[in-house]
Amino acid sequence: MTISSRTRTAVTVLAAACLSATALVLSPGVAGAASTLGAAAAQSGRYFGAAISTSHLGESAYVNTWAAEFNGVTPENEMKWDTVEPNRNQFNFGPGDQIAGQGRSRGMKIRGHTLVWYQQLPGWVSGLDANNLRSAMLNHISQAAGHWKGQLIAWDVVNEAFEENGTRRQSVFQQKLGDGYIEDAFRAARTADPNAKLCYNDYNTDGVNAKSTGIYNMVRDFKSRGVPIDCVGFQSHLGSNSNLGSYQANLQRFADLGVDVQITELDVGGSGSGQANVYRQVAQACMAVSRCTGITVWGVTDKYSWRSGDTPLLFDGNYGKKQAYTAVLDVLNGGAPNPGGGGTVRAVASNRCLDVPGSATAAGTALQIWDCHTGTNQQWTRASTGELTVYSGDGKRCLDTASGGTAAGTAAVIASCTGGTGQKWTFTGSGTITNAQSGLCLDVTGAATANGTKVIIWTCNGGSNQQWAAAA
Ligand code: 9MR
Repeated sequence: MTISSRTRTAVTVLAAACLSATALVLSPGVAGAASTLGAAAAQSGRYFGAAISTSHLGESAYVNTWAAEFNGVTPENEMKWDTVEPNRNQFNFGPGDQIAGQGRSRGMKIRGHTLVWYQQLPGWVSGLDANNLRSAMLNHISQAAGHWKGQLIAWDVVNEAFEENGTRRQSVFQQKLGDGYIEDAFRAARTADPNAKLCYNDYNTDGVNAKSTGIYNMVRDFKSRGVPIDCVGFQSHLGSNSNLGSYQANLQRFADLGVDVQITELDVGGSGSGQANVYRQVAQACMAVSRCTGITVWGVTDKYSWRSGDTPLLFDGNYGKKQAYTAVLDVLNGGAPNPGGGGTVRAVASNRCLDVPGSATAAGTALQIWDCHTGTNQQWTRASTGELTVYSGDGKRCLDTASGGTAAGTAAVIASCTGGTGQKWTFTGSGTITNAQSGLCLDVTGAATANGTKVIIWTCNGGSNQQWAAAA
């Protein structure tokens, strides 16, 4: 990893002032790093979208945040059957048009959601006999997908048609039409809008499990028989404790069937570093799967989330960027978090905060500062204020270096934070650089620093020992 000369200059300037600093404001130090989610995702040809509701389009902060940060949109409810065709053959495209129009005028990628779903289904549909239900479904697809033909990158053609155990959900469609309704729907959608990617979309498919395997088997069957399916949507309604151990492998096994994968309704209940960590893992998984073409979060602000009590989105109720926001942005910017609080490991003479032996990390190596998380792979990141906060998870503290910056297994000297203004690290012993989730980590054991203590990461001032630095 290299850093730009601009960054290096900034670090040098800061280094001169480091001993009088009380708090260093940390900011991205990667040359060319994008400052919005959409722009960051676009660097790898992906989109980063948000579900949008017409109810809030009159609120300027809502619209401005959406427009500034995202390059994709999904109407949260406006293209669903109960809105689009509330009575048989009476179509109401207005709300969906409103969102599609705004998205289009901003050059956004628009996802259609959803053509066939057992919820938000008007009552008249459920009362139909099998023949009428089939023709009503095909007509609905033809009219809706036909209306937005050419405007959408993708349609969730069928939504949530599987049970948790991997069998077909016993919806009205299933009960009256049998398994075949799903492929009938995909064929009708292809006819109506040949250029939209046709997706199957579901939740609790966030790893290799019975449900995702049921869907996997259907997609494999569809591909083998030429049923037109192009992608699978993973809703990803998650929590801070979600186990994403097989999340990426699951995306990859679908991609290997020859379909795109998309994260379609991402939200993560929780807050702080726990929430940020799950967001980070999802973003990293998508970035690691070449056929993962984009991520959509299920709303802009916690204020209007369908799970408002869970504060699951990237912007808080006042449109402030959350820790999770920075985590995602960093991943989108590099496939791994950028060195937001990082700088350069350099030789220093004294006043070190965190001292790395000369052989541990080469001078000039760029660093990435991470969150510290519970669990075995704790990491640091900058707090939203730009400072770092000591976080105590299972009693360990750590500072994470950039992937490739320092070899795993390298011994490092670790110091504790003494507190007060201009806090410094003092030696407590040695630690070992270990593999973290996406990088390398300096683990600190012991309880030398209280949870919540602000830690200043100092710039360095040359000499034979190296020191961590914060870039401006
Ligand atoms: O966010 C949507 C909420 O406003 C609706 O009331 C709800 C109706 O069931 O649907 C929500 O969106 C769902 C999406 O369409 C499909 N996956 C689950 C989402 C959350 O329930």
